[in-house]
Amino acid sequence: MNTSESRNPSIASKLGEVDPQIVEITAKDLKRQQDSLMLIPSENYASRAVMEIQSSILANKYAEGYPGERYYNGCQFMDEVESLAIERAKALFGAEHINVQPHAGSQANMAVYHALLEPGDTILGMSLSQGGHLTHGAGVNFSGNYYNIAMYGVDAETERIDMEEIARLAAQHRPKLIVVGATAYPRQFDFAAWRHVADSVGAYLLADIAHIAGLIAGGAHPDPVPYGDVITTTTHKTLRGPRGAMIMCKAEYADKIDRAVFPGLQGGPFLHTIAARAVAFKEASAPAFKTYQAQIVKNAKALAARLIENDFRLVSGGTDNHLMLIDLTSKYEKLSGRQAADHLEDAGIIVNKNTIPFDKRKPRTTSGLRLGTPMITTRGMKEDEMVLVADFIAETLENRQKASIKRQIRGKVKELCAQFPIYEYLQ
Ligand code: DSN
Repeated sequence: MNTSESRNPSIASKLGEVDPQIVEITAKDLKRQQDSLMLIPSENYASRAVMEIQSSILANKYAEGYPGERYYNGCQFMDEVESLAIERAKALFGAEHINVQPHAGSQANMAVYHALLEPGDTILGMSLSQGGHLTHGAGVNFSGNYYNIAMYGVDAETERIDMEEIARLAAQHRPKLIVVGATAYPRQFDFAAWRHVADSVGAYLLADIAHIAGLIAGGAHPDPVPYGDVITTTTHKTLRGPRGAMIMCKAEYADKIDRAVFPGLQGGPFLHTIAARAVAFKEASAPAFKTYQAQIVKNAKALAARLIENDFRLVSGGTDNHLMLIDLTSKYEKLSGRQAADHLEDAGIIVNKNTIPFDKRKPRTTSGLRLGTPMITTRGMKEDEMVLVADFIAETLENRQKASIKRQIRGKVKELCAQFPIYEYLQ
């Protein structure tokens, strides 16, 4: 692949003239994305259609407000774009009300808290070190600073969420809002059980489905919409859209949520990415999306099974969704997640270090690796390739001090990746 082939044709011709330097850097990352096994579970390859609309003239317009009630003139087509995105998201998820304006997942969660809580109110959320997200109450995040936080984690024995313990914590702390959702939890959520706990203490239930939104839309994970008062998600993970987020809620919270997003926290919406979300929702409503999401899960199970055959211990013993956590201590007591991720990068395998439940190491070091299958599934890999991927991981870590072996594996990774090109215009 050369530089001109590797440019997005919708932008490259002019950009190449104006800024060859930035084109060159982008081309290098495109090559990296093509030649590497990208296993970070929160990432994905957005479709070419999604990328094209993101670099369109829709980026030129201010449209503060909502369809039909803008603070700027000239918004009639912005209204059409945003209404279409909302309509398609509603058809996909079946929610009563949807706000597609949050710029990112953190802003979406912030808007929910701003809409439903007062500073100092209690939130029950999953601890970051056990699989939660920064915005679920981490001390270093606004959520941990402005709200009173009670934390849940997983059971020490099963490494799964124990709903009896959640009910006990809810009764003890009487939260005003409970967050169900995670960034590093390999099992499914029983949203009906969470609703039951929320009702038992009169709490709002927020389901943060950022990681699993695609699985839910594709029928590969239970649906939170009948149970959550509010549901937040990003649009760029398993959902395979552009970077961004949205909030779904029951009709009774619609005004509060909308006012919290704008004018509460944000100004002008990014209509070019809202249009790209609309495109992604259309893609996600096609039958092929169901097959794709089912394959993500099948691939994760196949990868997990082969890692176990290679003597790695996985947190909770496996996976039911798109991701898994390797507990490195079970095989290499002295190898941290940070070191292991760097060794794997030498071999062209991109994963991220992650704490495991009850980790003795710090978040910057960790004893675990978090791996997911959305990206390698997007490029067409199936169960047979998962066996190869797991073996590459095992071989790399076993030979981590041998640069020549890591180079050989790098070559094999590149060959495998060459069989699964990431974008059709690169072929
Ligand atoms: N940063 C994301 C992740 O990697 O899981 C969550 O927002």
